[in-house]
This record gives sequence, C-alpha cells and structure tokens, in this order.
Amino acid sequence: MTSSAAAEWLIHVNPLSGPSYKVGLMLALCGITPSCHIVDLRAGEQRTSEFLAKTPFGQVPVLEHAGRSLAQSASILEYVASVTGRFGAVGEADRADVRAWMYWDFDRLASSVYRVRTARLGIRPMDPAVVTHYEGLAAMALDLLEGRLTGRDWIVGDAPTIADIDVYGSVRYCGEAQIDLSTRPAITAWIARLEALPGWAPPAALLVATA
Ligand SMILES: N[C@@H](CCC(=O)N[C@@H](CS)C(=O)NCC(=O)O)C(=O)O
Repeated sequence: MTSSAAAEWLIHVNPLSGPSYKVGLMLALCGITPSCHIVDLRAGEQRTSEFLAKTPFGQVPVLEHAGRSLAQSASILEYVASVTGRFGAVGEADRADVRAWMYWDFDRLASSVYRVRTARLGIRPMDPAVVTHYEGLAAMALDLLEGRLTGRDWIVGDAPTIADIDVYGSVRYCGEAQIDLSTRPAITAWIARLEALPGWAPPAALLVATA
C-alpha cells in the first residue's frame, strides 16, 4: 500500500502528545494521509460522551478505520501494520519480540521521558526531586536501548518494525525533556536511520487539524 484516501482513516490526536505522534508517524511511513481531529485535552474533550463512545480510556490517540474505533498507540501500530502489511515482524518469535519492546517502552521509557518532558515544558508542575527520579529511570531505559542497538540497525530483526516506530516516538521527546543523547552513539545513529525512512516527518507536520 502506498497511499490511501484520507476519508478512510481518521485520527483523534493532540499535537503535544507523544503517543499521538507514534500513530501519525506510523501512518505517514505507510504512505497514508489521515483526516486529523485535534482533541482539546485542556478543555476536557476527552471526557465527553461523544469521545468516550470512541474509546473507554478517554485518551488520545484514537484511530477510526473501517467502521471501528481503536485506542492505545501500540495496539494501533499493530493494527496498521496488519492492515497495510508494513513494518510488522516476520515470524511468531519476532512478532512477540516486537510486542515485548513496545510493552517495555510504555513501562520504562515513555513513562519516564514523557514525564520529564512534561515538567521541563511546564505543562505540569513537578517537584524537582520527582523530576530527578524520572530522569534516572529515563537514563536507565536509554542505556538499555543503547545496548540493544549497539551492533545492529533495528530493534528487532534486520528491518524497521513497529517496535522502532513506537520506541522512536518516545526517544523523539528527549530533546524537549533536556535529556542528552550525545553520549549514546548507537541510539543517535538509529535515530538518523529512522528519520531517513520515506514519509518520516516531525510531530508538527503530522498532528495538524484537517477534520
Ligand atoms: N498508553 C496510551 C497513553 C495515551 C495517553 O497518555 N494519552 C494522553 C495524552 S499523551 C491523554 O490523552 N491524556 C488525557 C487524559 O488522560 O485525560 C497510548 O499509548 O495510547
């Protein structure tokens, strides 16, 4: 699949949301330009009955496609990979590995990087000791990722998968979190490889209202 009509794919996202970027990026890398609805999280749009009818979680991102509403960025990535035949792993064991990295990401990496970023951008006030705590967790997770990527191009297998897209969508926010990646050459090289993929674009280019 190289392109798809916007009307077939609708995403509900927020421009500041890392999980939203993961979904926008996955679609872009698959050559899909979705319709895009920006959810006003500050106004509580995610808690309206209209939005809760799309997802029980009351969070962005949500993907609407083929008459269904899908939630949770990792699950949406798996769905898009399955529908398009792009960025899925080959074989059951590699597919399980991809899932393992996506679960790890939200457990250890996204959870720490996103919290530090939120504090640094002043989106949510946080006690400096709490920020230091999450910085430590982010450093541990990034060290683990650095080890994984040392001597290999992609997180699982020989080609980019949704594990790379998912984890990149967390690492991407290290800059805004003021977490230094310059001492992590394997991650830095992997970022360059991912950003060279056809269709790659930054969050500001993908999370833009059209619907
Ligand atoms: N595990 C979810 C996390 C989604 C999430 O945390 N969404 C946030 C924005 S980044 C949200 O909608 N927050 C609004 C709220 O919880 O009220 C995913 O990966 O999709």
